[in-house]
Amino acid sequence: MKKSLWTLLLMGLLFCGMLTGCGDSDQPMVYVYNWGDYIDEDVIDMFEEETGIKVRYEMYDTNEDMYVKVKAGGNAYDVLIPSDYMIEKLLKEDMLLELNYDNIPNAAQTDPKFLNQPYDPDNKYSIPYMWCTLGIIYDSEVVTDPVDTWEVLWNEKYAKEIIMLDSPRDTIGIALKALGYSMNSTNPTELEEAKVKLQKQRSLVLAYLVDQAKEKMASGEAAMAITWSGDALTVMEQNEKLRYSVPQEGSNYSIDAMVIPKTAQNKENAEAFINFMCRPDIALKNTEYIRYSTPNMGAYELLPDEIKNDGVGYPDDSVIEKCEVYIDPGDAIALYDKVWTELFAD
Ligand code: N2P
Repeated sequence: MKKSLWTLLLMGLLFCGMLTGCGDSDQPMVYVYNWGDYIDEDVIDMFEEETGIKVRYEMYDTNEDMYVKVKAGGNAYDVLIPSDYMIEKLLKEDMLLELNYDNIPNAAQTDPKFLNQPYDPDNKYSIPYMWCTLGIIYDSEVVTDPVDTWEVLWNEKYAKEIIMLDSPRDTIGIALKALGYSMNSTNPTELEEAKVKLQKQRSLVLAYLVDQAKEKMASGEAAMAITWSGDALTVMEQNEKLRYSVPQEGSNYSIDAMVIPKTAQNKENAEAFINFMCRPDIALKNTEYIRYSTPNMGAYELLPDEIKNDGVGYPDDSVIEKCEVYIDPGDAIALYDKVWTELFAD
């Protein structure tokens, strides 16, 4: 009897440990929630070794997935890395903590051209991690038409060889852009037109994916996929027939930045992690591994010229000038949700 009571007590302790996520309450922790395939995992080991802080690391596919989970509040994440417009939304909803820059001296490495953006005007809450464009990766031997317009995604010649992004802002944004509208439209008529356009495309689409599109393009299973420039560079290394294009109508340009949500339990550890990510040698390791573009001046200087000049990761200003940064649509997000639901309704 005595023994089974002890067993129960022990099991109870183990269970509580599982719930809190750390068996040893003295172990300093940082709980990071980031995009999939968006860090060199050696960096996590290096951070743990250098600081003694244990990293619990989870991944999401889209800003929207991340938002739903953080809003639900079940997990006390310490660091998130959302995109610009999502940071704007988190701020509007008072979900972020102000950063203490005394704990993040390496933030001074950030190139000023990525600072003071409308989503967080004084960078009180966010420090840029990576930036990218949105475009089309394509197999240059299969796609014989010029990939300089989004319209190529509606060409029946490529039926069942087109991969769209399983991300409402991006896929709806592309349809809006193809129609000549802003990717930030909140006009119900324009969004309805975008829906009809995407419905027409559905039978041509092989799949709506996020990170899994990379394997399909690398193995030649699809002719084209919507992708971000960093992922495009990763896959282009695996299949030399692949090229990347940002259509001439313009596209999305985005900055993903590190923030601390109000639910954080380990704010100083979060700042230590952010500071580590901004250290030039670490920022260099990450950018070289994930192939997204770095806003860190120290890391950029250390990059080899062939990366700086490949035209994909660091395109001419003329490409960026045609791009729009997403803006949080506020309540009009309901229009985007409606398009997305109706697109897959039948
Ligand atoms: C990484 C996704 C990065 C998101 N797989 C680009 N904003």
